[in-house]
Amino acid sequence: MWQALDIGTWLAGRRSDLDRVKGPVSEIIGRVRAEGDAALLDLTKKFDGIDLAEIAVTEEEREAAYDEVDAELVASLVEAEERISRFHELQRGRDLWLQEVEPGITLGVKTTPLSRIGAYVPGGRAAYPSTALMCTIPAKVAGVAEICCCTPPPTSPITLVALDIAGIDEIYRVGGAQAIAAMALGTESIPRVEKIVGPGNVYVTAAKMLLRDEAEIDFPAGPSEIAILADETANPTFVAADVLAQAEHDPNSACVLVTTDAAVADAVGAEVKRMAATAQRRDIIAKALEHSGYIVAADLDEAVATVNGVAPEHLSIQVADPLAVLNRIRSAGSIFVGPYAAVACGDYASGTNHVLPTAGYASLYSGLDVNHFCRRSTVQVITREGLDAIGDVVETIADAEGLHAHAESVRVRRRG
Ligand code: HSO
Ligand code: ZN
Repeated sequence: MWQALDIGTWLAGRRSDLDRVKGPVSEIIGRVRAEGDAALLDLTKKFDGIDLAEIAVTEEEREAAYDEVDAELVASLVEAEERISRFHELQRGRDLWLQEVEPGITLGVKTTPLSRIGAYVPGGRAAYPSTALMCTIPAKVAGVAEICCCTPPPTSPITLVALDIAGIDEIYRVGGAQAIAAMALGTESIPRVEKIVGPGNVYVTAAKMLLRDEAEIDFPAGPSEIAILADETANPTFVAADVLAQAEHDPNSACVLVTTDAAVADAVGAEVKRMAATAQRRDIIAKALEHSGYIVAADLDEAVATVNGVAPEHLSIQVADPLAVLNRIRSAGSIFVGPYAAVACGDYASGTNHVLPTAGYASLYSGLDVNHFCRRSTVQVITREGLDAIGDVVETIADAEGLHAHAESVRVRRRG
């Protein structure tokens, strides 16, 4: 259950599930495309066992949800919302910047929020109010005008309260691949969106990948993972606590300890075993630990290279000089530096986003942030003086490419 790992085999195993479900997911997408709401109602009955009277959640339901949620939880969600908003506000660049790069040539970038996005918030047996906040707040901060949210029935009052705190009022009780299809293609009840974000099970992730021509997606976000980079100074109990916190997410979650010290691997293994025995979600943890374990690296260089190869969703750095190591990390969704930066802080309340690429996709994609919800247009303002400064270069290259109308479009202006 806590074993030496081969990274190549381990990574390959993280992605294999998606291909397995592409067939059934394509069928679901086809039905939503052909039948719209009727397919959503039928698939919800089939997969969630629920006869939906109404797909959209009403304002009264959102308000009534507060009666079912503990006041301390509401207060904590409000505080989390403030901290998440504060960090995402810091990511906002200028809506428009322009700079004169030489006389008569002014260049810049105009940033425009997307018009309408869809957030998928997992639900069903569990409620993830934190994910409701993480998916929607960056879109709000970016200035997206229309944000809709799909979450599977039975809709959790806690999720509804979190969405209300985030200022979201367009919520649909539909989950799984059918929810992603509805948002990407549009149905009678759910107008289509430009981009879909949010984590989900393997069906949700497969649907996002299959619908990439219809709507932009964030990235594949599957079962949670952590890599911990530890040297002989690491506290094995802290490391084991982070392992358990990740393992309790899902039987397919995975944890990898990369250490320069074999004794640390043993000590963490012993702590994991001890703490897992009494953990409330020990059955899920035990399954996740089957694909978790450690790698002993010869030195810090090798350890850093291994971590970059894993490209983990979460990386915890538990070494003597963690900031020096931070500089050398190239691929990781979210990085937690030092013994007190528990990953759970980023999951809930420090302010960073917990919607992150998994299964090695952190080498290709960045986690959810304000930029995901913006388009950028370059801008140029060129005067007659500026045109004269670059005109010869443009004309020469255009003529060389045989694109004489390009050259002429500049010449005609300079002649006048
Ligand atoms: N660790 C998960 C997020 C989460 N944790 C939600 C607790 N609730 C993926 O980053
Ligand atoms: Zn978590």
